[in-house]
Amino acid sequence: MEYFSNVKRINYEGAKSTNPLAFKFYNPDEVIMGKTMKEHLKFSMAYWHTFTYLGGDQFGGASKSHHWDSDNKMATAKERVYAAFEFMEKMQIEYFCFHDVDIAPRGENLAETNKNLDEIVAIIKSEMSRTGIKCLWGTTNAFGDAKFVHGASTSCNSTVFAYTAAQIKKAMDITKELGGENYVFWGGREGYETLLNTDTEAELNHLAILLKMAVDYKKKIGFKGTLLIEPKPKEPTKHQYDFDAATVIGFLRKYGLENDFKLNIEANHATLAQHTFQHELNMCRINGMLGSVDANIGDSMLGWDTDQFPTNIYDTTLAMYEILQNGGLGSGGLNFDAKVRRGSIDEDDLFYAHIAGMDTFAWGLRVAAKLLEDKVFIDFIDSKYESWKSDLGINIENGTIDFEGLERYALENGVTPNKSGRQELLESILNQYIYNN
Ligand code: XLS
Ligand code: CA
Ligand code: CA
Repeated sequence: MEYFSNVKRINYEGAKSTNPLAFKFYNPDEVIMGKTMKEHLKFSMAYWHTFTYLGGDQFGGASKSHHWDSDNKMATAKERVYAAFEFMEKMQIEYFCFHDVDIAPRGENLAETNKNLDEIVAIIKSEMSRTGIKCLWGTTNAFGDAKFVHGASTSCNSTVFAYTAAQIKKAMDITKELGGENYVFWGGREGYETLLNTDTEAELNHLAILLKMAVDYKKKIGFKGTLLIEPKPKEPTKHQYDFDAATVIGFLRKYGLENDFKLNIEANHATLAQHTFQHELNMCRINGMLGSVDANIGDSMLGWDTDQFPTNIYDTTLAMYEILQNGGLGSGGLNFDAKVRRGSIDEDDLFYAHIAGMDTFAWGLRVAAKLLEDKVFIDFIDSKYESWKSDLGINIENGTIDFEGLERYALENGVTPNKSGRQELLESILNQYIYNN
């Protein structure tokens, strides 16, 4: 059965096209800096927002329906697979990401849930081999169910820790089975509301123990993908432990896990942490820990996770600027962890949303590549830091001068005048590259 019969395959038609169901900038096979656009961008569909979200918010339930949904949960899960693969094929999206609960319904108990998963995984596998579509990452939902009220691996209840581990074990098994290129840990309930009832030291130790077990299990089953941690500062808890990239990197180093994990950076989570998206990517890049990206956008006027489709060319340009400097994302990709608005109630809206996101990243890629080729900011930054190439700078960096030597230097030479940081000029050059590319 064809679920999106109104829409044919989305193709590249160029910037002048007025066809809303065509790419204006995403030209999958076009080569930029030695790689095709689709290799650079590795777009992925998020199973949850695109195929299970029905428009609900804190003030109201579903605002739309999917015509493959029925009262029979397993039948719905099966039809959802066919609808999802039809959608990805038509969108030319080559990857998907999923939580266990997105693909199969929870059963009465863990054994029944696992059986449901196995049944649906077999169907997904056959659709993957029919279409060539791949799994970017899998994860588990250890936050939605009531048992996670006090956390999952950070729960005060050790039986909840055990259940969390069992759920992750199964999600890692099926991610491996589907050839997933990564496995993600987002600590949905791993945080706290008040220190009046929380032992943060014990909770953080338990989180680290769980992650260490996941590393051991990965080795045991021969899972070749990358393990990723996704930071988020708040929501659902007031204070999430994996606050931002710097916090996660410090945590991994404290527990000796820094070589076993990379990070999955979500744009909206950067906004919630009051960082730019580029800042979070940069922190990962300079620490060799940039793994993958959840490509969305937040709303600067709202304090919560709106998960909108990315349509801001400045954000995507500067994100791709970091990603290119990182030499790409390796096993990672750009996952649209984004949902259409509550008022976007037609199924066609899913196509418009993904087209907008893919085109915005494609243009960002093009601009970022040109900025790097022309060394616009690189040359400026080099000259800004040129005093570090003097004998003084070299001695400081090599550790061959101490406080007394520096005092002698300062007494004899004083300070040379500073030069302008030229921020406004650089911002206007950035605009010029965005407009004229
Ligand atoms: C929620 C997170 C979540 C993770 C996967 O805010 O973005 O969707 O990406 O569990
Ligand atoms: Ca995310
Ligand atoms: Ca989010």
